[in-house]
Amino acid sequence: MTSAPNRATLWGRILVDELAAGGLEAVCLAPGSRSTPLTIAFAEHPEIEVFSHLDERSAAFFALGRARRTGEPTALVCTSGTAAANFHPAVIEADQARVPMLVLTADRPPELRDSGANQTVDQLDLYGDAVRWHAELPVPEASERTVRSLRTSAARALLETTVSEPGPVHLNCPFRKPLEPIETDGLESVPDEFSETPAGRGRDGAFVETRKPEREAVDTADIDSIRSVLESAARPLIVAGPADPATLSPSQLDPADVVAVADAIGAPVLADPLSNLRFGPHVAANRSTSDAQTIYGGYDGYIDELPTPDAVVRCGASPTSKRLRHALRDADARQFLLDPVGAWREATYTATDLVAAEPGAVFETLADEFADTNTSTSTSTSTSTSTTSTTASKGGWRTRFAEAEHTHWTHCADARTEEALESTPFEGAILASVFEGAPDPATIFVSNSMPIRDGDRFGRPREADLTVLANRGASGIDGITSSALGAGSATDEPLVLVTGDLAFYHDSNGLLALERCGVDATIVLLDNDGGGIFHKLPVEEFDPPFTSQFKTPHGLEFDALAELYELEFERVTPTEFEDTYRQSLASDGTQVLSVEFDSETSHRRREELDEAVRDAVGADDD
Ligand code: TPP
Repeated sequence: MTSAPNRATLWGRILVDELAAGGLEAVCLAPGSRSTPLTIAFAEHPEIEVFSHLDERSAAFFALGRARRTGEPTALVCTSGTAAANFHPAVIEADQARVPMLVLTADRPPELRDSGANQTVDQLDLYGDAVRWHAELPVPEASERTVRSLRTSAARALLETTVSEPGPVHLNCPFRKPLEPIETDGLESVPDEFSETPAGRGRDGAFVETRKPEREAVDTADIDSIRSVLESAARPLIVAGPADPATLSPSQLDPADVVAVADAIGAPVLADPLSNLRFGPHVAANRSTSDAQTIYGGYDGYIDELPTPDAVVRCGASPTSKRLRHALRDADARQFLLDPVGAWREATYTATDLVAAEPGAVFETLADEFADTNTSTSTSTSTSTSTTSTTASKGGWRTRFAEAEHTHWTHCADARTEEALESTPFEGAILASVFEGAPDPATIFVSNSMPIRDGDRFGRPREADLTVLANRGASGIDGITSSALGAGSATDEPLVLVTGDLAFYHDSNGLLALERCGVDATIVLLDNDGGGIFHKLPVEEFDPPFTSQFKTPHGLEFDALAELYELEFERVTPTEFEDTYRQSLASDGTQVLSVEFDSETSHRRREELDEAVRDAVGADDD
């Protein structure tokens, strides 16, 4: 299998064989000459799915989106020079959002560097500390020890993408010519016998078997401390921020455990749309106890009108809702941050305890303990006082959230009637409809910056299994389309992308992947002709330069772009949106549903709604 006509080919084949043996399933390739040995080896490999891209920046975001959806590393290959630099934005997002990725950059051999050789840049530490591990592979040679090192590096690189804090890994891969699989004699040849050596042959399966630690049991002292704080709290709260890709799987963080804990202690669960807890079958619990439901999604509209919590357990990254972050900052509460690698992800610095443990393991252990306590209490004839708290014993704490939530959603529904939308259209209504009308299951990718904020505020919790994703690690508006399509490539579920017009423009190259990579999507384009987000900022008052330099209206007609990529394009009004969205989801292919808004009107409507909800919740709470 590893016999090869020259050393570069040998290298490519061995590296790819070992990556496949280590479990790599997919790679994104971008064309170039220096990467030929890698590209040919990947393209020939029967077990690795290949996604071909023309543009490295889009390729990298596609790989990121796929790995974000699967939690498993996707590999990336490019040629030398600025091609490698185009991977950088996605590498940064992968770092900050804990997305596993394996970046393979082809390079000139050392003697051609810093010599004026064409297409040669310093690639050695190109991504700085954004990568978990980086290494330069040796220049290919058919020697026992060097080939062993290659095989071992492949295993190690894959392991490094997920073993502790998941993230990107970079292998720089120098090659000398010839790069194509042509027979050579002399220096670059591989003796026939080399394929019979232990290094040339490799081993059955992976050359180095790697094992990750099992999910560790949580320290009982941590559990005792969280439990006693929660039980004695009058106003306990669970806050689930954006999930790491690894915790999207119920085997890592089972929403049922979070619900069980919340119900046992009478805590509302404030679930970010990206937490994997706002949507799913576990939300059914909301129906059975309507006065004290468990999962809350409308808190961005009312959180600061309610009393502050006195105990908080937080998991995931920092919540999308700024208002929630500020409410937590202002709470005089014991706040536990649960983080699998013990990283600090709370920029107000008000949390009091950092627990380095898998959130899934903490909730599972707590849920088991509460279940045991309840069982022993209900079967016991003693008058033990060690029962878990109930909502009632918390002075209606959860009921207040339930009432506020009800007020929030009632106001939102009123703002979304046909009549209301005709007189005052606003972008939030579309986000509400996107989540409400999405099929079960579905994958929904939401762009920065207003779409995800509106999704946070107007995406009502549902029992449907919706996987909602966004690039919130570094919150760039680059690579959004590619990330969404990468996520879509990893699932048979219908894919919805909700994007702003600037984000759509930014990654218009990414649209090529629809056809090339065989992904279908419903693309909801919120076209407010520029950056609506800037209306939220004080700079709005400084015009000029507000309009020309911040909002940046461009007047682009995106139907021409759809024509270029042969996509169906439909302009819909806000009141037509729901019907057209339903039809698109029921049909094959990709449709772009473009809904035009005036960003200022949208913004003023958000403000009005905000005030109305806060007034109503504040009045209820007096
Ligand atoms: N450049 C990158 C790569 N990322 C960023 N986050 C920004 C610039 C700053 N930025 C944040 S949101 C935004 C900009 C320029 C405007 C986004 O506009 P659009 O996609 O139309 O969404 P809208 O705000 O109108 O909802």
